Amino acid sequence: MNITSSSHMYSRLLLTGAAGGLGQVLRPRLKTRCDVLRVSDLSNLGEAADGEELRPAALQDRPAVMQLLQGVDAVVHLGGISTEQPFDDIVQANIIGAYNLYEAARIHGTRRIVFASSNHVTGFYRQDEVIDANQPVRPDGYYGLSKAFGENLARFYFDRYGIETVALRIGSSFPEPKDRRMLATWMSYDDLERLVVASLSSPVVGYSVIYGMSDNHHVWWDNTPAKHIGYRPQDSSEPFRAAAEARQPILDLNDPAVIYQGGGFVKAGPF
Ligand code: NAI
Ligand code: 15L
Repeated sequence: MNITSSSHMYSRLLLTGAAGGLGQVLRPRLKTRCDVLRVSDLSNLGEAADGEELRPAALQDRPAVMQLLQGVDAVVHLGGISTEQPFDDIVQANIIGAYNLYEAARIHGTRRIVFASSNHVTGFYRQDEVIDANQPVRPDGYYGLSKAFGENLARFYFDRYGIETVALRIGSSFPEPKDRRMLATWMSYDDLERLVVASLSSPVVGYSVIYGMSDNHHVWWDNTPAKHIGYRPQDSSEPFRAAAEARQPILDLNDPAVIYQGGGFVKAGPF
């Protein structure tokens, strides 16, 4: 990690989904950006480090989420279901959970939320198209629909109550691209941190949407409308190209997972 450190941006920052894949990556990194990092999840959060507060909570539990936001200046909201699942499960975590979070933020005067949306909000665009965040959503499943709801909810809470949100349409943030699709969608963990820090620290964001990807050679998303966020990716999927192509030497051009940006999500289910 090689990021210029700045003085603390927020007094108390809440990280939801702190026990998940990206939560575990961001937890120690965000601690350097605030006085107190409050971490929350359904799953085991381990021990509190210096300057951390542990607050286990289910996002669909409204009173618990109301308490969770007390005294919080800003939120990095990663919590929720992160793959295609039955609608009834997704509703609880991603739709009711997102409503509970924004409503609690309104009541407690939280200033800004960085919302982990997903590329699956636009997963039914084709891999031979380049889109930007001003184009209509085309969710590729119940998960993508729930993230589209989260984005609309965030826009409403900005228009109506002035709570700022940066919605991150994250591509694929893993240690390395797992397949050829991810050569376009991949975002390194260091770039993820850069994106989240830029979203927290950019002076005026209103309601903004930005795709979360590294500086990859072949891309489907144009982040020009989000230049004001000041995100400058420094990594690329290119060093992983040979390995990804060796793992997947043939692409079936009739496979919906190859035709559409959402990859395998476009054909997940029905459950
Ligand atoms: P993850 O599934 O590893 O972590 C999500 C966390 O949320 C888990 O620790 C889980 O226990 C928690 N959670 C689930 N339901 C909950 C509930 N009802 N109440 C409280 N906590 C709950 O996912 P990951 O990969 O860390 O992703 C983090 C966020 O970023 C998710 O919102 C995901 O949709 C989004 N995202 C991630 C991408 C990636 O490449 N990793 C790509 C696009 C979006
Ligand atoms: C997502 O939204 C998922 O949370 C993640 O697990 C990946 O599958 C990613 O999208 C992707 O599109 O690769």
